[in-house]
Amino acid sequence: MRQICVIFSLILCFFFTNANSALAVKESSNVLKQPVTEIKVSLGNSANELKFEPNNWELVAGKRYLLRLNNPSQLKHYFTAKDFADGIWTQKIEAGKVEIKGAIHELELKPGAEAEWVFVALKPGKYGLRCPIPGHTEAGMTGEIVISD
Ligand SMILES: [Cu+2]
Repeated sequence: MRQICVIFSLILCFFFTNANSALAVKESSNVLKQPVTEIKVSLGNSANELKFEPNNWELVAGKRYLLRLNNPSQLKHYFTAKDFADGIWTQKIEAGKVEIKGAIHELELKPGAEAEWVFVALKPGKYGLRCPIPGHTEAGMTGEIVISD
């Protein structure tokens, strides 16, 4: 019985956490209709250097963004920023002819791939970004994303 209670509270907790961020998005004056600020980020480059370009950028909580990711290199790369993904509200991700809705934590971009990530920045903080392919993080394929108040 106690276990059931714990599980139930966890579910409730999860529900309210999500409901709160959705509510926050709704309340902040049609935040989903505001024009997007575009940010372009390359994963690697044509010289196959292992880095994000740019490797740090700043967002403002409550603002809506379009993050344009592309991979101009001959290697595949990941965009991995799990805490960042928890600090934003993802409206959609478009890649090819597919549009994905809901929470996303990690993207893999094959050589030549592009993806567009539309989201609202929510939770202020400093978030790490990296490509976890063996050797890439170590070679400096990391970055930092700041969400300010
Ligand atoms: Cu990589």
